[in-house]
Amino acid sequence: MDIKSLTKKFSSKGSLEFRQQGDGLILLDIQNQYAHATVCLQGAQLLSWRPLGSTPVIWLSEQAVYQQQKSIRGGVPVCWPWFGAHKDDPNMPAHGFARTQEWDLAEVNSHEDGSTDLLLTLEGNKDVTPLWPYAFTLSLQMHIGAALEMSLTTHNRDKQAMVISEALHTYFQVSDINKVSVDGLDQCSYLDKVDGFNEKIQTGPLRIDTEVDRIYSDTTDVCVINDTGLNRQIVVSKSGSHSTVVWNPWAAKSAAMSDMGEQAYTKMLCVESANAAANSLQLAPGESHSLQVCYHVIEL
Ligand code: TA6
Repeated sequence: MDIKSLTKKFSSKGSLEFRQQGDGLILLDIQNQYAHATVCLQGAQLLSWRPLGSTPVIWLSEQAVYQQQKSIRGGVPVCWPWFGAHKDDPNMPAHGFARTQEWDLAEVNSHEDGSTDLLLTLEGNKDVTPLWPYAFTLSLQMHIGAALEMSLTTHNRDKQAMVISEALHTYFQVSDINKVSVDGLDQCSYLDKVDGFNEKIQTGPLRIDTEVDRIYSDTTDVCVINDTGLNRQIVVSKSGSHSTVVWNPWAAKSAAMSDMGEQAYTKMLCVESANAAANSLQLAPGESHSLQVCYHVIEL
């Protein structure tokens, strides 16, 4: 649907407004009595969520590029149907293709309690998505309120089983990476991408003082991002997710990314709810699976 039809169908002045950014990407700004949020229809990528009275919770790069077929640096990219590099073919796009496709905005519901729900969908089959020659429906539900809830559902409409890996690759905004620790991963084993994917065990809270790129396996626990600079905690709860990925590129890699910038790594931390590596999922024909997250902020 083009921006004119979307505006006619869903917009409401002051609370739901569409605009275009960069290379024609369509963004929806939502303002309700709990929060401001922005969602890009390409990739069904939430770009911001700021509960009223709070500092933004989701980080978006100041150098983000808004281009067709390119994932935006920040927000919540949807990694699907594979997480990271493709397992057999290094020429396939990193983190799959869902994050660079145009999704359909199927529903917008403004509730009486003042919160807003969105439903975005992406359908494919061997003709539409040759990189993934299965018939599927992927949907992302968002609930924008005092908490942010997202549910990513994969429905296998094919006659054969499919194996997927996936993540909601959320970039959280922090005051200063040196003032941050993450609870909830103690004693979890992880694959350390910075050290050749060696398997290691986390001990105690995670502090970040170098490049960190880890897939924590077999964990369904809540993570808490403690930010002493902002005197707040971000609580990351999830279900249907057995991996947690933590990423901060640190100085050199941050500087090397043209859509990130030299100091950007000090202001962000990815804590991603995923099913990756050994926690990849097999879906039988007709089967569905949902990965759900809920983020809320505790001001201290
Ligand atoms: O989730 C961590 C990670 O897979 C890192 O290895 C990293 O490079 C990052 O995601 C960002 O990937 P992107 O393809 O968006 O540049």
